[in-house]
Amino acid sequence: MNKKLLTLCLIQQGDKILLGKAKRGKGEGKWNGFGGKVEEGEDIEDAAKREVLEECGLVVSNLEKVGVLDFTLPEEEKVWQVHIFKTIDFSGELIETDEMKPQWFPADEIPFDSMWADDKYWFPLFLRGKRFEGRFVFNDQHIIIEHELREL
Ligand code: 6OG
Repeated sequence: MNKKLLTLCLIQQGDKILLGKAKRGKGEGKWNGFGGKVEEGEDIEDAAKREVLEECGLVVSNLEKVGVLDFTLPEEEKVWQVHIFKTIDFSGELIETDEMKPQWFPADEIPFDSMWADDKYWFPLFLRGKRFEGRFVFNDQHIIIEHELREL
């Protein structure tokens, strides 16, 4: 398959969402959910749980699949397919790691200006409990030049 599989997990507690500010990688400096690359042969949901643990110390369970988004980035040869999960079940101690600085945000104070540009489009669906799929094409300034988004 000519796609790179990634995960993104959004942890919710009441009306708050846990985001992390990325300390490295392509999204450095941006707030995002927790996630990363699915390893060869790894189950996607297992990868999502593993990445949350690695990036903020929490053990998550009962993940609900909420969306799949395809991203085309100019300098990447493969399309990035990001599988988005939501959960309200977590345990463990929330920690800052060398990858992410975590912080809870009220649902009406999501810092869209410091997030990937696609988040503005799909986060409102996520917050309303909807499922969705879509695709976004970015230019080299990380601006969206084309997109499709569909509620499921
Ligand atoms: P790196 O370690 O490669 O990040 N991710 C994206 N999330 C959003 N909201 N929009 C995008 O638009 C994204 N591209 C990647 C997937 C990997 C993490 O970032 C997510 C992984 O959780 C292009 O910097």
